[in-house]
Amino acid sequence: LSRSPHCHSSTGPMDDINRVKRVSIEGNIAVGKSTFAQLLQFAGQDWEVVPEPVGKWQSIESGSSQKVSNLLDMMYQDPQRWSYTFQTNSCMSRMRTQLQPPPARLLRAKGVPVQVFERSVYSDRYVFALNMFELGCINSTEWAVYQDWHSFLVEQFGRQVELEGIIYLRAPPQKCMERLGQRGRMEEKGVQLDYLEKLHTQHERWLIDKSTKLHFERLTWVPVLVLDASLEFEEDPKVRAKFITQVKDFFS
Ligand code: DGT
Repeated sequence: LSRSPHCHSSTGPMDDINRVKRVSIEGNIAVGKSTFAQLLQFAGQDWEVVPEPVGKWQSIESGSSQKVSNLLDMMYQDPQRWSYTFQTNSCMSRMRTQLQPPPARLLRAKGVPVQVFERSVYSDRYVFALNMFELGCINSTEWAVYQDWHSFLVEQFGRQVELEGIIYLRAPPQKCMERLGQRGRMEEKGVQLDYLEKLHTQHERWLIDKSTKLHFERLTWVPVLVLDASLEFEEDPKVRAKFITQVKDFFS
């Protein structure tokens, strides 16, 4: 699991960091990523979950006026105007998250320590930004600019933002729609099934059909664990136990 080509000693601090596997949880809106991530957190001391910073997108402090903008809401209200801005912000926060060093607790773990992210800089590009481009909410100039800085940053950070695995929580868009309705997040009240179907298709192309054209060759080889998230894993302890076993086997 060596991340650094310059690192040969088996006892140095870099080796400790390199021991940590980095994994992202991917899946449609409201499929249950956060719930699943919490499950993982409780299932083993060797796992650390780094949540998606949705809260930050909902309260952006702008300038000296102390005005707080809800960029998530702005993006849903006027996607043509705000999608590009949203993707710069979401990708930046995902980049920061993926660059966070693992906590000391993980480095001391006896088993295989795993750092789990909710989504990644890769779903930012190959699910959301691509979808917004295909919908015409990001124009071709914005898309070219996005891809240019995204490729540049990911290549610059290199191994630091690479993933060793992806957990794909897969569920029919209709199921996600039901869960989205149940949680009632204010900004999402206008979200239609059609939008979830499009995002589902993007996930499928990337993670199942492998037909998304990826800029990063290394990403093509990242192993994907597919879990049937149409099952009620929040309610059913048997499903939970099965998922945990699958995940543990996947990383062992
Ligand atoms: P979960 O735990 O599976 O229910 O996940 P959520 O729904 O809490 O979190 P998530 O990742 O699906 O996203 C929160 C909201 O932000 C949701 O309305 C979708 C939106 N969102 C997340 N990432 C992006 C993005 O990169 N682009 C756009 N346009 N929207 C995004």
